[in-house]
Amino acid sequence: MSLQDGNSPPQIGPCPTEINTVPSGNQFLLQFTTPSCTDPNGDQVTVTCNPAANSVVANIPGVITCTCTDSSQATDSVACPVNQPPTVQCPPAFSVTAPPLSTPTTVQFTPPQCVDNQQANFLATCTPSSGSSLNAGPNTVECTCQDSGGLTDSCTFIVTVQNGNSPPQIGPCPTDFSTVPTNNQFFLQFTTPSCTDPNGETVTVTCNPAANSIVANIPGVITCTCTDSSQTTDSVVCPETIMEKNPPKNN
Ligand SMILES: [Ca+2]
Ligand SMILES: [Ca+2]
Ligand SMILES: [Ca+2]
Repeated sequence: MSLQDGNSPPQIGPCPTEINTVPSGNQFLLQFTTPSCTDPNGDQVTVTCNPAANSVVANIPGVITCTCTDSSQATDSVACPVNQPPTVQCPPAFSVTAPPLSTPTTVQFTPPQCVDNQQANFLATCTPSSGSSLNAGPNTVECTCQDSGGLTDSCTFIVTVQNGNSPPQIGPCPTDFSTVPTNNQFFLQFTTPSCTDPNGETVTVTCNPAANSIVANIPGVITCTCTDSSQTTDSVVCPETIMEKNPPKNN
């Protein structure tokens, strides 16, 4: 056996310092520099990586394995870990009810967890953050995870702030009651009370009996009710005594 018959295996170089995973549709383009390789006894060498540089893959591999083969079929390999992006899943949409007339209001939530194959789980950074003052209505919160390699994932969820309702406030009883006799009945005349709503809802006021209605008998009381668009009510009961101050007109 002579010295030149002995083959020395090739020696593959280190892993690439940077492996980029470029999103390409639903897949990823792998960008990296294939490691170098030398052969101590001068054999020709070929280096192949699995997956190969510049290939498009459905899923980012955890490891890229590169193998150098010399012309005597001796090999050397290196396994190169690939950083994978973190993943984050946002909580479902939720609503909070602010106290009446106090929006924007402070809203607390727990940021979602970032799950990453290369490092311990960590919390996402959300904008606006928990504890922010949110306006009434739907607010979109975006949460982003960035791993130590700069890869990111993000998600959004909706926080809806509802204004607490304040009941409407009906005004005082009318002072202009009059009852006009008409064909054995009475035409009831008065000004329907006003009504306001502290939180600005649309209000409707109804009276029983209604103003300008014709009644068989003069009622003992007239009850007026104000209803806001949240269906909360305020009522005023206007007693007979008010009508007695305004006795029926004969003409
Ligand atoms: Ca060799
Ligand atoms: Ca990672
Ligand atoms: Ca209201």
